Amino acid sequence: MSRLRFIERKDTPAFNQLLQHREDRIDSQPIRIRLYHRPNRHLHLRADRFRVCADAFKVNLDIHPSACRHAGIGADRGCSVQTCLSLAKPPRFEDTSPPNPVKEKRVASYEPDPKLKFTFGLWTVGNIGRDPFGEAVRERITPPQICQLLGEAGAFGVNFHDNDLVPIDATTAERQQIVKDFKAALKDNGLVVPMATTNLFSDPAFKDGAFTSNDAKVRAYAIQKTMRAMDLGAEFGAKIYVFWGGREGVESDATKDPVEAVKRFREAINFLCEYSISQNYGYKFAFEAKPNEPRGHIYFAVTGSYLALIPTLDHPDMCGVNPEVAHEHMAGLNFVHQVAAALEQGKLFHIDLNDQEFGRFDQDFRFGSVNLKHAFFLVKLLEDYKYNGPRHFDAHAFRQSDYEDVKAFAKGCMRTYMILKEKAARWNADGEIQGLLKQINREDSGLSKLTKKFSAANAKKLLETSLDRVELAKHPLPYEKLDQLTMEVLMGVR
Ligand code: XLS
Ligand code: MG
Ligand code: MG
Repeated sequence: MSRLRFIERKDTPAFNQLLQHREDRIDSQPIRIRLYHRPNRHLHLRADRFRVCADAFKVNLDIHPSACRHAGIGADRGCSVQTCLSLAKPPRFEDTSPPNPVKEKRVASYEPDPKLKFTFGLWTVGNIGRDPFGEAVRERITPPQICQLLGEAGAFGVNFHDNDLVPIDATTAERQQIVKDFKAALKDNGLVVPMATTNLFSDPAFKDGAFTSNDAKVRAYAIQKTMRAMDLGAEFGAKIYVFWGGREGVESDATKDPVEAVKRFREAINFLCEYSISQNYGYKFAFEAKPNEPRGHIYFAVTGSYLALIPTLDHPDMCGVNPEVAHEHMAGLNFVHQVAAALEQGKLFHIDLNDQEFGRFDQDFRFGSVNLKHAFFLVKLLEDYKYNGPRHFDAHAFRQSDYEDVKAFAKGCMRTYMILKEKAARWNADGEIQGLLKQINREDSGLSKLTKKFSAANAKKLLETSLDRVELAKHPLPYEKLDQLTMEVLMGVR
C-alpha cells in the first residue's frame, strides 16, 4: 500500500504529485491517501480534486466526518481547509486493501514530514554567498520572501537571529512593522518559529567577544541585546534559545584569561536563565559549540565542553546543547558520538544539520552531501532514539546558485533526511543485519548482574570469576560483513 502525503500549501503540487505517482504505477493497485495536518499550517485542498484522484486510483473516498466538522469540508464541493488543530487524529482517506511492499518502494515520495520539524534559519536560505574573498552573488531577499521560499519547499519552520529580522538600528516603529509583516508571512506560508538566537558576533562591538569580552560594558551590552532578542523570539512563540558564541574566544591567549572567560560566560547564562524565568518565556537554552571562528579559538570548542559546563550552571535543567555537524567535523570528531552523548544525558534540545569535509573550515554544505555514511548513522541515531526536537538545517546553497536553486537546496536537505530515515528503517528490518547484531552482542545475565552495581560481595565474586582472555579474543566479529551490508543498504541494493 503506498502512502502519499499532502503537505503542500496549495493543492496543485499535491495533485500533480499524485498524478505523477499514477504515471509511475504499473497497475491500479489500491492505495491509501492520508491528509496530514500540521500546527499553524494552512492547508488548502479541494475535495473535488481528491474525488478526481480517488476515481483515477479506484479508491473508495470517504471523507472523515470530523474533517467535515472542523475544516468545513463539504463532501462534494471545493474546500479550503484551515488547519484542524482540534483534531485528535488526522482525517484519513483510505481503502482497506492489503499492502504491496514492492509498489510502496517504487512510489515512496520522501516529502518532508511535518512531524520531523524541518526548519531553516533566515540566514541559511537567505545567505547571499559572500565569503572572505568574494562579494555577494545573490540579491538579498526579505524575511517574508524567505518564508515564501521555505513554504514552497515544504519546511515546517524558520528560525532567526534578532538582526536577521530586525536590523540592529531599527526604530521602534520599524520593528513593529517588521514583526507584523513577518507574522503575516509565517501565517501565509504555514511556518512556525521554534527557535531564536542573538547575533553576538557581527557588530564591531563584539570584536573581542560578547559575554567573555574584557570590557564590562560590552558584556553588559551583550546581555542586554540577548534579553531584547529573547523578547523578540517570544513574540513568535519560540521555545528554544540557541547560544552560539562566535566571538567567545581569542586569536592570542595573551589577550584574555581563559579561566576568567568561562566564569564570565557562566555568569551571563545564569543571568539570562533568570530573565527567561522572570518573563515566563519557558525557553530551553541550547548551546552550540564550534572550535574556531575563523581564526580565533573558541573556548567551548566541542559539544562535550558544554555538556561539562551545564551541571555547573544555576539552572542546569533549562540548559542543553545544539550540536552542528560542520563544527564537530572541523575538529575532526565523530559527530554521531557527540550527539549520542547529548542524547544519553537528555540534553539534545536542538540540532544543526549540514555537511562538511574533514579538515576544512565551515563549509555548511547541504545535509548529507559530503559524508553520506556519517549522515546515515546520524539519522539512524536520531530516529532510533526518537529525538523529538526540531531538525534545523544550518547550511547554505552553493555560491553559484540562484534562488530557484536555493529552493532545490532546501528541498534536498529534507529529502535526504527522509531517504536516510527510510534506509535506517530498512537497516533495522534487515534479517541478515539483525542476525549479525545478535551474534556480536554476547550477553551473560549472570555476569551482567555482578557488574551492574558495586557491592563488596559482587566485587569478591567478580575477582573469583575465571575469564580466559585468550578464549575471549577468539570470538569472531564479522564486522566487515556487517559494514558491507550497511553500505549496500546505503547504496540501494538491499
Ligand atoms: C555558525 C553557527 C551559527 C549558529 C547560530 O557557524 O552555526 O549559524 O547556528 O548563531
Ligand atoms: Mg555553523
Ligand atoms: Mg549552527
